Amino acid sequence: MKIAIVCYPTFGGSGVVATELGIALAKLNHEVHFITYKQPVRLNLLNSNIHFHEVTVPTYPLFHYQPYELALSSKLVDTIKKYKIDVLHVHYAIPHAYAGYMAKKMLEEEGIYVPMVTTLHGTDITLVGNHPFYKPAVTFSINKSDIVTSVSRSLKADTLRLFDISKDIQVVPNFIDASQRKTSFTDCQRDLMADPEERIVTHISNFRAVKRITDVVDIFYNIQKKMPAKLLMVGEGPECKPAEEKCKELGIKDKVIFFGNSNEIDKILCFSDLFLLPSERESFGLAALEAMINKVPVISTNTGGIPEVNNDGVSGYMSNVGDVDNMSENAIKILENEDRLEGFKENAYKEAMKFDIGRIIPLYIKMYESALAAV
Ligand code: GMT
Repeated sequence: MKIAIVCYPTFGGSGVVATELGIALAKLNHEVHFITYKQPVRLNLLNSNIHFHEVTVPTYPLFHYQPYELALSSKLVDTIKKYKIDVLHVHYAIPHAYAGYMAKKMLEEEGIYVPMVTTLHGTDITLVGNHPFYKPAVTFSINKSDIVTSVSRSLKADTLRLFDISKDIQVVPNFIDASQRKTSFTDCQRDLMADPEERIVTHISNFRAVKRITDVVDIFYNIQKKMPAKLLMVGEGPECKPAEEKCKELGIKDKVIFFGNSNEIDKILCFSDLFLLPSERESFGLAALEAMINKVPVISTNTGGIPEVNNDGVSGYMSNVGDVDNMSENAIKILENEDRLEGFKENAYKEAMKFDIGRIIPLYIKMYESALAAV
């Protein structure tokens, strides 16, 4: 099949999932075309099965806002025609499903029919998409998609609750490619990060308010009162600076390392003992899954789709949003005992394997085939 994938190319989970999906499809000999404004960060391999088409938006002084949707739908029309694309798969409803639908309609005028699969990822539904200014367009483009998927049962329920949806929504969870994980690092250079007796606690995100970065710092503050520990903060976003300030105020600046965005997630997780994800909302929690496949237990909230990923008392623990004391207690409980920590690490890996890519990719392929058959 020839599949066009539209996604955000940045460090967010939706772009990561779209990119890993494309790479996996290409390995299975499908021809994959990424269409977005920048080469996706996890896409470092272009070959005869993986193509990248950049969407550029010419600027014009008359426009206060440059029309990305227009440029994207035009690029979709051109690419779909040129490469004879069979299926269009858009990740994140805003504005991708909207632009995809426009492209589909333009192509229909020329007698070309391309089914569109829309995957809902989270904030496109729970945070941004249901704003009254966007809601009618988001509802419309979800309902006009040929197939709609959501990354968790929780996100499906949220979508049906928040929007007037006439389409069936299929749950296809996010996935992880265990074979690609370098779990066999013999030397992950842990000693560059911490002393042997120190526990390493990690947080990875885009540092938006929804991630409750202050809670990450507070939980770590409680941990380091009980045992020698370091906190690794990976990612960039608006909450980075305030978090650095808070670490200074609390006098823990020397115990916290801010990495910025990194392409070495596996390496960082390789020397991590615990992952913190105290989010306000999380449709799935791909970062938690990435931690777990690297044998890192997860202390998280119990919001959204996280309970579908982090098994409470097995791969880590869950608490109510904002319950820093409970999350701190649970973190300390796991970290203070070597045997318990080892048990949680092994369990985290086993739980993550439930989302192995080998189980999930066939679901997408089946979906593409049925969308194609219905054309
Ligand atoms: O978490 C973010 O802010 C980024 C966002 C994205 O679109 O990249 O992540 C969402 O999609 C991920 C991949 O499906 C999920 O793992 C995240 O849980 C989800 N984020 C939220 O729901 C807040």
